[in-house]
Amino acid sequence: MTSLELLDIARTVALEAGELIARRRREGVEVADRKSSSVDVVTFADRESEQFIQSRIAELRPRDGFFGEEGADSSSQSGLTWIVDPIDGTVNYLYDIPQYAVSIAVVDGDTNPASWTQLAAAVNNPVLGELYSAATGQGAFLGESLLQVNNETNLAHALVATGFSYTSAERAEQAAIVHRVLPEVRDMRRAGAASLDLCHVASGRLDGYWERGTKPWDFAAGTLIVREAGGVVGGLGGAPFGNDMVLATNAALFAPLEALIAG
Ligand code: LIP
Repeated sequence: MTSLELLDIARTVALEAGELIARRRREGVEVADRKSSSVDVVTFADRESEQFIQSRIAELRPRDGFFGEEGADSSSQSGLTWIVDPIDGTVNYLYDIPQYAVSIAVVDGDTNPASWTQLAAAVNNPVLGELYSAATGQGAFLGESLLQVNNETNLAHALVATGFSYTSAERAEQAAIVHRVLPEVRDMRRAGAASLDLCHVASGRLDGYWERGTKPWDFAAGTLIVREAGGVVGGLGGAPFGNDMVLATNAALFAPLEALIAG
């Protein structure tokens, strides 16, 4: 199956799951459980969305693997694996802040960003009706519009975003990075969903985004969309992006922003 055919599946299922979570949002949202801390919640809609996406992928690609935030984890017989965040921005979803998304990516290989080959991705914000997508070598799109990252070269004029952990100790460390970065840039944003932050870098709504501690389901789709929009994504000190660090921006700002973050 070509990457464009895989892209079609990612876009179709992201739209369907988007409708489901938007409907559940209108009906009222209930917390099902807490995960890494008392503020790291999972709602019944997160679980329902993941089950829905897994069943659709099993229908359309029965031999592929599946890896979801809410625990769905099946190994691959085909070599391909779908990496899914059924609701990215769950706290926004809980507070009815229209900044959450269904994030779906398919890779050749496993869930390790250092060894996987990204093939296709879709990120759907159902409230704004914004579907971001990309396939390797095919460009990145918002709807049918081709995306290109900004060409800002002056860090002092860069609008950047980041995110924070669900655990207080990690937030203290992340705050120290913000303390270093904020005086050196135009301004910062904290929107609450890594997949959408990455898509906003791809679409030029941001000049850069970084976050420490996110998981493959948070960044597997958005990082391909940034790269296909001409952006650069990496970790610190030449490392590939991953749980330690995801830094996404354009080629000119990567090194100065990395230096600030690394301190
Ligand atoms: C969220 C990420 C966000 C991060 C939050 C959380 P979730 O994912 O998208 O960037 O700052 O702490 O991890 O939990 O809403 O799927």
